[in-house]
Amino acid sequence: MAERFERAEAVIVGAGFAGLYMAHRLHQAGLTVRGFEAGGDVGGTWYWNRYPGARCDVESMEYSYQFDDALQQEWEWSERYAGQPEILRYANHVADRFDLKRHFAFNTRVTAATFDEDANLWRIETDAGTRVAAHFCIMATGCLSSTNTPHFKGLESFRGDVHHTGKWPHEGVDFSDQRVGIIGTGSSAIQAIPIIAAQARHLTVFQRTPNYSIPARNGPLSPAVQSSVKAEYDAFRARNSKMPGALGADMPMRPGGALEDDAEARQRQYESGWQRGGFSFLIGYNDLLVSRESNETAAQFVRERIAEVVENPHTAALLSPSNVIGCKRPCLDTGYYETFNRPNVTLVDVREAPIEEITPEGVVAGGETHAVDCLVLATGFDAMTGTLNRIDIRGRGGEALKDKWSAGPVTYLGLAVAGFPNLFMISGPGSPSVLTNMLVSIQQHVDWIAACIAHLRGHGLAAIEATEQAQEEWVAHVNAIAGETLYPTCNSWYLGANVPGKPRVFMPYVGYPLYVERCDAVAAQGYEGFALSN
Ligand code: NA7
Repeated sequence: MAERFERAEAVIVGAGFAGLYMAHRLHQAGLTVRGFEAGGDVGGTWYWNRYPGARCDVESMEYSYQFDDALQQEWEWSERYAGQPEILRYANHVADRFDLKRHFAFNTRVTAATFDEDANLWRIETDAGTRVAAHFCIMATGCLSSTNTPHFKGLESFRGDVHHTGKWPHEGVDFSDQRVGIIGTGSSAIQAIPIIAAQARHLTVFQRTPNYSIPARNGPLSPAVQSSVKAEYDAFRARNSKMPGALGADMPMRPGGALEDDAEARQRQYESGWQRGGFSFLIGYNDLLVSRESNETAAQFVRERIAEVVENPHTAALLSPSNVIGCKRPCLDTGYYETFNRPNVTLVDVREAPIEEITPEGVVAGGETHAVDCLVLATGFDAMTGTLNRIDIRGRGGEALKDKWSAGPVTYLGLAVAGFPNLFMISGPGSPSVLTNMLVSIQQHVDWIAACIAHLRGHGLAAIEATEQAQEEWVAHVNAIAGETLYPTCNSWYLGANVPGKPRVFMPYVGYPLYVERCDAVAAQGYEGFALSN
């Protein structure tokens, strides 16, 4: 069997921001790298999510690589928050600048990765029939890369086009003169709805759970802001890396909790965050995700803004969330609530009366048919574990990762899994990942993995593997920290609660700075919690 496999020292799965930088680091270190990417080009989530209005919710001066000063000095962002096309151009710029595309085969999906214990090699197979055996296998598969399409009875009978926001046609979609239905009101929908509404004849929004949305206040990025950050980019990055989400250090923050201010001062603080726009609203006090009472003051502020903006009181009430704000990832918008004042937009509550079926004509909910010509599914992702579980990953003794994770993902540091030697995950479950600026977390993981591989090679070691005990302790620690917050109080995709049947486990690690300290300490202590062997 062995001779049918080509050889490389490392295989990287995915050519998003994680895979690209990993390929750069390993190539620089002198390893032969083979990369595979299911998409037709680089960019990962930004390659697929081309829906109207797709935009990053982290400010563009922060949402970029920091490993190369010349790169961060030369690249010019045009807006405060970069749109999908600009981020994709940036990914391509980086790939071309460091000549990274040569490491990847595109339009090639990895189907299986099997650890061959006798040879101490990972055997990787793809849907193109490629087979590569490699010492290291690195999963740079992204956190939001497998779309979630709920099972709607009759969906295949619908006579119009159906598009998922996470797999949007490259040529775009023309909604003019169409009656459009959109299912879901998460970040993707909240970005897309104002733009689709402006184009379509009619837009019907099917909402199961309302979300809090904060104005992004997006606009052109002034050259003055850009050059002041660039003048001290390293210090700017260092300040952000001390923040729980690795972002937003320069946003205006009060030193304490929300209830330490009186009602007037609190109102002023929320108002200034609201006017500034973006996540600053939610990090204005340090206890909004810990104290329910504090949280409610922020939630109430947003509900009052919704009631001010939305003219129809019934629609305003339907759009007003009751859960903890920030428990689901908060959305940033441009004109979202205002869109519901348009005469061509209808909000349908599918909480009380769920979608029963989809017919050739449209969507049936509450016994009523809502006729549409075209359907948009903004129904999110099988986040964090979905893509890994779709690959047949087998470790020692042929154990399947998806069996090991049947009750929820278990990892050590979100980087490795016991029983799966020399397999690394970038921004895996159990790491801060989606609770942070992803570009910062990605870089931290890639740097850690590159240093670990250099350590193994430098010491003539053949394998590194997380111990079951370290993994058990880590999983307990991740859960304990999440349990001290309000995150587990709602049905978010952080918990897998958006996918029917998915185990309810809080997947990301809360708190970037402590996490980094821990990763550094593990490495400094000779990879504590890992078994190293030759
Ligand atoms: P999200 O945030 O998971 O949103 C998905 C939406 O789809 C959400 O409103 C769901 O309602 C809704 N949904 C899912 N299944 C159904 C069914 N069966 N019926 C009705 N409505 C449904 O995904 P996004 O793509 O918007 O955003 C994902 C992340 O990307 C975001 O957090 C940013 O980090 C970027 P629910 O709330 O589950 O009731």
